[in-house]
Amino acid sequence: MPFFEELTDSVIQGEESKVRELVDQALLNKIPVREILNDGLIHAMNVVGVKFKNCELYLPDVLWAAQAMKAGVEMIRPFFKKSEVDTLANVVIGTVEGDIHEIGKNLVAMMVEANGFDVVDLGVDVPPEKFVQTVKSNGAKICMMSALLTTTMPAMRKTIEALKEAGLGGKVKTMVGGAPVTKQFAMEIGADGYSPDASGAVDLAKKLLAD
Ligand code: B1M
Repeated sequence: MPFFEELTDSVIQGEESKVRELVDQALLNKIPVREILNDGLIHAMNVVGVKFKNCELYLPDVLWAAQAMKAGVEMIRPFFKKSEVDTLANVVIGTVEGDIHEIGKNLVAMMVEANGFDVVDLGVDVPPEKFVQTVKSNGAKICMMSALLTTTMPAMRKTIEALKEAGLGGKVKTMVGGAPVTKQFAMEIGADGYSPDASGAVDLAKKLLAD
């Protein structure tokens, strides 16, 4: 079986040790980490999403697949380690309240950090007050929010409003992203920026900092 097909299959099957073995093999064979990430791990989770929607996979299957993907991401994380440049700015990131999806948010955090930002990752299910508190205590220049559920997208608006109410409106830029989030939605809720993916998030963060 071709390599990427095998890796995709192993993630879908939730075979964590097989995923580790294949990523290890890919690294030894000098396959670029971005290819391992995009064509293997992320692609596999997209397939899982479609199969889940079509009821070909159930929730526990999705959970196993997510764990297998996480194991693969952890192996390539050192290749995205922070570069030896000065810190560009402090940023805060989290998945918004009510939402426990973390894979996309973790990828954004990893890439932003690798590009010179100091990242405080608040994890998942983060209430607006927690974002506000951390932005304040860290003097963060950007507050990044991720949401994967249509039902948790309103929590982004709540968080942006809470930041404004706390007097942080002009001091911190807000960025949103996640599969159901669109540029239009970002504009509607008054976010400063939206990116559809992790590498776009890096460019956007740099742009927002320069504005
Ligand atoms: Co959930 N889930 N899930 N799930 N899950 C989705 C999101 C869903 C689309 C599946 C489906 O129906 N096809 C659906 C949402 C439907 C909707 O709202 N429209 C769904 C559902 C319904 C649910 C539950 C409600 C299921 C249930 O309980 N009945 C439940 C909700 C739990 C909760 O949050 N309260 C649930 C649970 C779970 C698991 C726990 C099993 C697991 C998460 C495990 C984990 O994260 N540790 C899970 C998973 C894995 C998925 C799918 C299959 C994959 C998500 C993922 O990790 N993708 C997902 C289907 C799908 O998205 N196609 C699905 C890979 C990841 C790399 O992509 O996160 O989109 P993504 O991130 C991308 C971009 O979006 C972007 O960059 C990333 C990389 O390029 N990005 C940003 C993300 N954040 C960003 C922030 C930015 C910028 C870019 O700036 C700040």
